Amino acid sequence: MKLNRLFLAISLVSSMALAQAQTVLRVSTPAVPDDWHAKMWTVMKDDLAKSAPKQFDVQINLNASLFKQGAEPAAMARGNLELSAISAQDIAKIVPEYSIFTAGYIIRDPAHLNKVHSGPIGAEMAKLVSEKMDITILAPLYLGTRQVNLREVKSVRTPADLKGVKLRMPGSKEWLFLGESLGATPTPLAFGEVYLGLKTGTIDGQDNPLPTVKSAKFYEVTKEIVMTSHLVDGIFISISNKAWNAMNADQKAKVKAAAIKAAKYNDENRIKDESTLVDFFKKEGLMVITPDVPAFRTAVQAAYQKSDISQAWPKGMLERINATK
Ligand code: KDO
Repeated sequence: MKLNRLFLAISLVSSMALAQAQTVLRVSTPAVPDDWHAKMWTVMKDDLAKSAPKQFDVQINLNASLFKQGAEPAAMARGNLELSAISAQDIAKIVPEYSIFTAGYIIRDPAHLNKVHSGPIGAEMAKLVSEKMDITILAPLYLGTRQVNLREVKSVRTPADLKGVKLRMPGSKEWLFLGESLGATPTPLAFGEVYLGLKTGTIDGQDNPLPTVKSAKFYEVTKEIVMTSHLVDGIFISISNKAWNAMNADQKAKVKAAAIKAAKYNDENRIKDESTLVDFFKKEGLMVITPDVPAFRTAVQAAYQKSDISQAWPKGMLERINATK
């Protein structure tokens, strides 16, 4: 009997030690559970459970329940968060060079996005991010191609048709400039408040990729989608340098491989969704129109050329991105 108790105590202590030895990796994202870039964190967690059993405790927090949208990089730098998918716009607040990825009509499609970020340009820019933000980018992610989504049908053809439209954008200089360059009146609002804003009419519209319009249910409270395709949007699975530097080479390789696997899962599903969702929205009664995209492209590119935002772009970078095939 006594011996039994002793065994029990020993196994309890050893399982506690094992639990303590696990590295906690907290994830925070504003993504809603039904979204591919929310589900991908489970792919990463499951992959790590297989490749590095009992080494990592990945804790997934969706819906901005741990940190509010945009607060993740600061939380990571403070050591309060290990993992997130960081937007180019949030990076640009601290690394202005990165704002080149926030500009409309530069990245051509998901394959171009991946090529740019997985090659020498991505490596150079990621080095800046690590130095200035204490964050390591693990994998680029395709968030989707952003479209304008309106409460009322306005049959938008050109930027002039968006004049006076209160277009919700996430709240930072780069986002607001993008909205302005489209011809609209940009209105900052956190992602979690957009559905209600559309429902009550405090905003006239929002911009997001089609898979997000579906997963966040914006189609329930809007009537038109204007296929401007103004931003092929990338976000970046990133880890705090504090957590990264504490890992050995084998762990680093496994964490990176798991991030790449999660990104691939997200990208494949998102690209598939983008090819079928127009029909879904039409069936839901929305008007989906293709505007004069060259008119939008010309206006947006001219706005960036004249802006102080493009002054921060590294010399020759635009040409190098354009030349990436
Ligand atoms: C949004 O707020 O519109 C946005 O699409 C911006 C992205 O950078 C990203 O933060 C995303 O929201 C969230 O992950 C929710 O999908």
